This record gives sequence, structure tokens and C-alpha cells, in this order.
Amino acid sequence: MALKALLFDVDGTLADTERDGHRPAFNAAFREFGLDWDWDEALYGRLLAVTGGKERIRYFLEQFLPGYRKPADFDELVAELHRAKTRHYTALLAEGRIPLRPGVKRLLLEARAAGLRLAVATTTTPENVSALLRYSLAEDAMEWFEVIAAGDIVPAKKPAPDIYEWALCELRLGPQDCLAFEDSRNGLKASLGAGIRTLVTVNGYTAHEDFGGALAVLSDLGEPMAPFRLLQGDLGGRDCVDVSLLQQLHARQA
Ligand code: XBP
Ligand code: MG
Repeated sequence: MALKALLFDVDGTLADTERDGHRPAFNAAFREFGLDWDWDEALYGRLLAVTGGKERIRYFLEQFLPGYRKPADFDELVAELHRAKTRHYTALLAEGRIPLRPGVKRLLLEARAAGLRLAVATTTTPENVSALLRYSLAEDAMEWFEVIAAGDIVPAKKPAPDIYEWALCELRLGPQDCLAFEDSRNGLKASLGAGIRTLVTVNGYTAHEDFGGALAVLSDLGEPMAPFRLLQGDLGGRDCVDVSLLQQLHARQA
């Protein structure tokens, strides 16, 4: 059975968005609302245990600020904070401050040329996906992706498989037709939970995580002149992820 589609996570996979993108955007929103909450790099790494920005704010208050007394309109406050955070985050993207990770643009272009279908499966808010694709990939990059599965479109966020199942349903494909790309344990659990074989590219926040079940774990997708480091698995001596390697991997596992 031929490989038909590639499904990409966004945060940490297409771009290193968390430390210098989402984190400062949360902090800017807190300041805007007169709150003295400040998430430093180390704390943010711990908060990444929970996916989803609104969910992360609630988790922070429960775990790290137990004395916090919730106002009567707490749910509305979280929603407003999160809307402000999205505004700050997309403004950072519009400044072109968050580049794509090595090999991402090259692989997407190759995949399109080879007729592979593309989809996004992410926890983040849809506006964040469109801004990243537009400002860091290409003006028309939203059109490169047949399906954008993002944010609250499914209530149960990663590590639940729901977002991948939603994307497969929209693509009208089975998990065996696809490969997924993830950067975190929570993301890998979601893609594997939907039955999709998955390549992992790690980043500073996720390099220590357990990636059992992944096809392979790499430093990044690699470029012809800047090979990836293989951290787990066997890619037959290859040092750059391209469509032919993906087709081989897909055939190997079928
Ligand atoms: C991404 C996330 C997101 C972003 C914030 O997880 O956890 O919550 O940090 O996005 P994954 P929002 O890469 O596994 O999809 O604030 O828009 O929710
Ligand atoms: Mg991710």
C-alpha cells in the first residue's frame, strides 16, 4: 500500500515555537491584565506537561499557585487571557521571529511535488497555525494543506488521539496510508493512539522524553549539507529525511 499523506504537528515540529514564541506571549498577556505571573524557561518546560494554552493556564494555577482565589468569572478570565496571548503570539510570528526547523520547508516542497497529501494535527489555536504557515513558510502555505486540524475542534487534546482521528476522517484515509511527524511524548501518544506510524524530531524541551513506539527519533529532518543526528531507530545510514526515505519507511512497516 502506497504512502498517501503526511500529518504534521506544529509546535516543536514545524518550528521551535514554545520557548521564544508561546512562552513570551503568555507572559505579555499576563502583564497586559496586570498579573504578576511570569513563566521562565524552566517553569514553562514543566507546564508543557499539559497541552493547550487555556488548559496550561489552569494547570499553572492549580499546581504552582495553590493560594490563588478564582474570581467568579474565572472561565471568562482564562478565555480573555488566552485571546490576548494569541494576539501577542501571532504578532511575534508576523515579525518573522520564529523560523521553521531545518528540513521542514524542503520536505514539504518535495512532498507536494511527489503528490503526497498534507495535513496539520495540532493542539494550538487555528490563527496560530495560519500565521506560522503564512509568515514562516509561504504566503499561500495554508493552501498546501488539505486539512488543518487544530485547537478546540476536538475537546480532548493530545495525548488523546482525537485530533489525528479527526484529521484522518477529513482526509478519508486510514492510519495505514499516512505518516505523522511529532516532537513530544504527548504528541507521539496521540498519533500512535490513532494508529499512525510516527517520526519524531526532538527539541530542547522534549529531548529527554520517552519515544518508545516511534519509527525513529532524530535531532531534526536534516538538510543535504546539514545532516540530522539519529537518536533512536535505524534509517539505513540516511542523513536527511526526504520523500524516498519516507516511502521506504512506510513500506518497511506495512
Ligand atoms: C502544542 C501546545 C499548545 C501551545 C499553545 O502542543 O501545547 O498548547 O503550547 O497553543 P502540540 P494555544 O505541539 O503537541 O500540539 O495557546 O493556542 O493552545
Ligand atoms: Mg508539538
